[in-house]
Parts: sequence; structure tokens; C-alpha cells
Amino acid sequence: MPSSVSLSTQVAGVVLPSCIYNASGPLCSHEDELHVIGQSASGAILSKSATREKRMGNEEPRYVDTGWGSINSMGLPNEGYLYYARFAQQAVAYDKPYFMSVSGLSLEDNVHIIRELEPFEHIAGIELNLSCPNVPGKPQTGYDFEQSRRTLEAVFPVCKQPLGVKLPPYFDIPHFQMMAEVLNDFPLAFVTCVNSIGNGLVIDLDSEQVLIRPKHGFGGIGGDYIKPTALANVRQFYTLLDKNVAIIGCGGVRSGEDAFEHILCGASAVQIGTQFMREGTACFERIAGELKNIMAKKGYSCLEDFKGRLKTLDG
Ligand code: RRO
Repeated sequence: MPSSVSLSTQVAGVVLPSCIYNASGPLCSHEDELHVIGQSASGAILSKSATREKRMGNEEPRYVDTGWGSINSMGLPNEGYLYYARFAQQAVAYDKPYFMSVSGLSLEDNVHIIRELEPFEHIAGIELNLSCPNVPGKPQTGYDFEQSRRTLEAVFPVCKQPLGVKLPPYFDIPHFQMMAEVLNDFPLAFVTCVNSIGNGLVIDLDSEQVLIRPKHGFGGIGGDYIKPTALANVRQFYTLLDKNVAIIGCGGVRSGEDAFEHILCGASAVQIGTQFMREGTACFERIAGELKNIMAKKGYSCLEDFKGRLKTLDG
């Protein structure tokens, strides 16, 4: 392993020893899982999205690995925000920051939760989830630009920690521009691109059945399928947002090559979801090692040597 290569990065004003860490969702709902991430090579610890009250989530089966990726309709199962806020004190045992994901079921819930997080000084940053696709009857806030603005207007005045948002994937150039206009009006620390592609459908040919029970089989798609969409979103927001906003890449990362591509598009750090679910915490060390090898071969010693430096064919 080339030791002269560093994967260290900064998000929300804090140093991450490695730019590779877990996405909110898989294997980060319980204290014991968060400790396992703490003890691993993950560059940070990120919690499952928290609601105001504990939730059981949707009926099972609600997560299936399809080989090329995953489909899920978990429905926000979590222990409630206070549980994840209290974990912050335990996370100081690890030499990496602890981020908490928040996904209130309404604007009022988000304001309440974020206000209540004020005394928890060891929360390094809050990732406000504007993009859960799986709660029946609740649209994804990130697809409603005015509601996104109202949400940010309401949460910033009560927020004491650095705040970032997790966005849904966008697919149309004007939509990137419209969301960027909203986001540039707020002092965001980071933007995570992307959540799963919402409301996909995966079918088993033999049984002629859908794979998951909730919502007649519709669920969020992650993994290999979504890498080109994730890269496009990282690139667009890296280009459109103020330069002090860190972009966190998420989507389709299962190797050092994938991570390298995200960083080349402008990501300051890269989260692992589907592959973490598949491989467990070993993925953090493996992907980091692969990324270091690629960097060493290219003569790069830190992320800044290539971050955002994607070349196009038009000069
Ligand atoms: O819990 C979920 O169903 C879930 C959430 Br909160 C999310 O943000 N993204 C996703 O794919 N599933």
C-alpha cells in the first residue's frame, strides 16, 4: 500500500481520516452497528435517518440485493432521534466524526428534531434527508423546490451544528439549476448526491412476482444501476453550488475505481450503501486501498490533485 498517498478530507469543517464512509441506511440503525463502523476503516460514522418517534418501518421483505444493485422500501425504521443524538457521546471514542441523518415526517418534525439536537455538541454535522422515497403518502421533499426552500428557511435558524442535505437524483438540467438556486441561498456545509432512485420495480421472472412487499413492489434502487446518475448529480452540483459546499458522492460505489470517478466529478467524500450491506465494514478498507493504488499509479498524493478535474471532449 503506498503510504505517501492520503485519503484524508474535510467535510463540515472537520477532518475525516478517510474519504470513504457509510451511507445512511444500511447497518447503521443500532448502537452496536454504529460502534462497528467506528472500529472500522470508515472515515466517519453516519446514522440511519431519524424521525421524531421510533418507527418499525414497512413490512418485510423490504430489501433485496439483485446482484447489480438493490431495491428497498424500508420505510424509515429507526429508534427515534434521541437515540442517535445520545450516541454522539459514545462516538468520541473514535478518531473520526459522527454525522447524524435526520428525516422528519413533516417540516415541523424537522424543525423540532434539529432544535432539540442543539446540546449534542459531539454531532459533527447533520445530514437532512430531503429524499426518502418510501413512506406511503409522503412525497420526496427534494422534488418540490418551494417546499425544499421552506424547509431550509425553517431549519437553519434553529440549527447549531453544520447542516447538509441528502438529495434525490435529478434527471433534467433545469431541475439541477432550480435546486442549486435554492441551495445557494443557504449556508450549507455539504450536499450528498444521491439517495436511491425512487420507485423502481424489480421482478422475478420465474415467479412473475415483485421482490419486495411494501408499495406493491415499488422501491428505491441503489448499487451499480445508479452510478451514472449519481456521477451526473455530483458533477452538476459541484459545478453549480458555491465552492465552499462539499459534495458527498453516493451511488454505485463498490470499488476504488468507482470512488475515484466520484471524486473526479467533484466529490470530497464518498459514501457506500449497497456494497456496505453486502460486504460489511471490510468494504471501507478494501475500497480505500484500491483508491490509493489508483492514485499512486497516476502520481496523485491527495484528493485535491484530481478532485473535480473531470475532462470533457469540448476543450
Ligand atoms: O428507510 C427507507 O426506506 C429509505 C430512506 Br429513509 C432513504 O432515504 N432512502 C431509501 O432508499 N430508503
